[in-house]
Amino acid sequence: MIDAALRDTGAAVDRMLDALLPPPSGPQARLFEAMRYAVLGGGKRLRPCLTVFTADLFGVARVHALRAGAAVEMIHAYSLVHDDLPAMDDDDLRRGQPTVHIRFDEATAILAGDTLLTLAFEVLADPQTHPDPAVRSELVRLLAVAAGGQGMAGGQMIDLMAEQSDLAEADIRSLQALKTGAMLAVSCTLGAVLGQGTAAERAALDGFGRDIGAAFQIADDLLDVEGDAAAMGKAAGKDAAAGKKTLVGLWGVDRARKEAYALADRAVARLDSFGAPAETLRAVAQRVVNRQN
Ligand code: GRG
Repeated sequence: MIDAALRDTGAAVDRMLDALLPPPSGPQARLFEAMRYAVLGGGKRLRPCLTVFTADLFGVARVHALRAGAAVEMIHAYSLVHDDLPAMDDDDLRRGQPTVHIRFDEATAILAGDTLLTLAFEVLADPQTHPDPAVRSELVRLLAVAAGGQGMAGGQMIDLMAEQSDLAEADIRSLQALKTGAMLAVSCTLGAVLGQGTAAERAALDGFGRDIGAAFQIADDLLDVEGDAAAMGKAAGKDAAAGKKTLVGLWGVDRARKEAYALADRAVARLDSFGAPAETLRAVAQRVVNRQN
């Protein structure tokens, strides 16, 4: 059931991304080609699906939810392109394909990431994403915070600096909350912003997103230890080799798995006030900890 919902919504997200990304023509064709390669070549589309499913709780028009979700996915894709660069994780494989700097070159990969980041905000600021300018400006503000120094980019900086040092559990949790959790949380809150939900509804969805973000990160780290590189489409065992600090490294596999399930349960409990219409989101929370890629 949930796999079908994720597949169908993911396909609608792909169609929206295809329409929003510039065609690979004109003097900048190489840049547009690299952007399309980075975004359209696979990926689970978890973040935009969360935006669509949370927007559904408020009866938001599908086109608005898909545009906001596509903007989140563009920022996610930019982060993966830059994370794979030699200056960061230096990865050759992503989503089962050569990474952007391998398929193109480093300068093109940097520019493709930069342009995906800016295109995301262009999409959110467009009246086609929502007729109310106050809603659009709140979408822009929240996504900027989640992607910036108090969110994903800040978490990445702390992570890079931590490779050579010991981190306590609380430090690992807070770096992961920034690096991974902020983008998953904003994927959920954008649905509530589009639907002009109450502050309490927004807070519940933010908490849900943060909990599944933490669970998602543990699942990602478990896959790095136990996963099959072919199923994941990227190298396994990289975290330990790079000296990355993870909760799986700290706790071991069994405790980490239990904690991930507990986080998913807590995420589900946060949706109580939404009743039956939140069933898809509850199933996503369970899927996040059961995933193989
Ligand atoms: C370069 C500013 C900047 C940030 C990079 C997201 C990130 C920060 C780095 C990616 C490294 C990584 C493996 C993070 C752990 C969690 C994560 C974001 C995994 C990838 O997300 P998925 O599994 O990927 O949703 P797909 O390919 O399915 O979209």
